[in-house]
Amino acid sequence: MISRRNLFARAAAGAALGAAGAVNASGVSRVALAALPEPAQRDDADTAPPLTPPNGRPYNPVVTLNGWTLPWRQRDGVKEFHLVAEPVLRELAPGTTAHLWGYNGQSPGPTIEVVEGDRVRIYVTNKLPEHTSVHWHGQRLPNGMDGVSGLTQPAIKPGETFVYEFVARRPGTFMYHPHADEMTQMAMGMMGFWVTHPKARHPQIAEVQRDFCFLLSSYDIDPGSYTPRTMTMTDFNLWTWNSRVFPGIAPLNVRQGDRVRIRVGNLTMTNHPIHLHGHEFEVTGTDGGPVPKTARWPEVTTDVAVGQMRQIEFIADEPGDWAIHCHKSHHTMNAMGHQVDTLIGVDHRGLAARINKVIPDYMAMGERGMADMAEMEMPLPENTVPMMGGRGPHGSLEMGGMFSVLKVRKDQKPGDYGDPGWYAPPAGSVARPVATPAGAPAASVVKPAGAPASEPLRVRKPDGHGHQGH
Ligand SMILES: [Cu+2]
Repeated sequence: MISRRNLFARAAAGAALGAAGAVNASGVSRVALAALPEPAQRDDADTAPPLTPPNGRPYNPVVTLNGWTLPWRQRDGVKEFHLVAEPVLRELAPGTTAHLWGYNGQSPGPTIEVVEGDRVRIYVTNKLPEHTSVHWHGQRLPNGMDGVSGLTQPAIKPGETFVYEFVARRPGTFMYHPHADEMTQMAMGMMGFWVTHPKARHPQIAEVQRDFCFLLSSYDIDPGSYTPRTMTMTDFNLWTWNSRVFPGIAPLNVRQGDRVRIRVGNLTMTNHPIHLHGHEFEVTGTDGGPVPKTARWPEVTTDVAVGQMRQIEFIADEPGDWAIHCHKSHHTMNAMGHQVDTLIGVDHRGLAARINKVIPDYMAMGERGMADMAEMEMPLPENTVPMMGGRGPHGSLEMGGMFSVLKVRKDQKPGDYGDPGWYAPPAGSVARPVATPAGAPAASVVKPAGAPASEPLRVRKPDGHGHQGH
């Protein structure tokens, strides 16, 4: 855990970085280079409390799911940040850790939060084994600060520190990521969120009680291994929010009646339709800024295409534990192979017994669907999260990957957005089994009209006994 008090103490002290390597000085005052702000570090994947701004214009800070906001130093009227690009250990979910690249100890890097009109100075130290750069995705800024190595600046070599400086000109939702060997560096987890708050009341930007943000990223990590395959183009096996998979993704805890904003940025190789249960929302902002109120419409799913940011808003007026997830069903699964034959309806009896004579641990599965996988205590390779691992108050959720829970509670105490646990629904308000008349068929078989009576359709019932259709 980091201590915010310690971070500020360290930042305020303005300790010199020491011999961090060359500093690119163009466009930056000599005073600014006198000492670099000490880079804040974080070593766990908990959701840090929102960082209430200690100076500058006030704003309602965002909550970075399973992440944190980078503290800054106020110096000569400039907000100074220090990012360190470096190899990191990231816990994807309890029991599974990946060897990634990121910033300041984590992937994704810390969220940067500023206010419209702020002059921002960001030092970037490269501790990677190869060169890098940082592109400030979506920002209005001088061309030379855009972070495209080879085009707008030389790459930051290992050991070097560069400085970027610009004014955060428009409020909105942004990202940062390398624009140097992007394929490798983003496949390794290098990215971060950026939020610019409006400097005053804004006609298109509502004040909200809860403001969440996370990045969509994906990894291809073979079961039992630790480092992503960086050459993978589309067949990733871990679909993450802020480099976490369910059940490792924190819940979104809100109070009933709160106006809630959720900001999402997509740095994967495919689109993600983000779906919220129990509420309708509006897309109030995109990559280009706030959406005019007259151009908004209600939705329950919004697609976030590659390279896009979307911010959705709604009033959380329905109490409960509401699923929020990517609607691509393969994206709510953890490490799995896709070259598996469908076995639904195939009768395995006898086969497994014969194979067991040769391979004692062999299990036949999939003949009734894949839900068995979630319940099964199958031995997994080390460092491998179950394909569908999450458990809820009613059993297995059969979910992994890009899935979390919006927890709306009436009795969430003021100032406390801790996890309230599972929802306790009013009596009689939960779907339940009903009694069926004794002797009724558990499964019915519809025979096509005109099918010859001599060829009965054969079905297997879930209890494993053959059943003759008639
Ligand atoms: Cu998805």
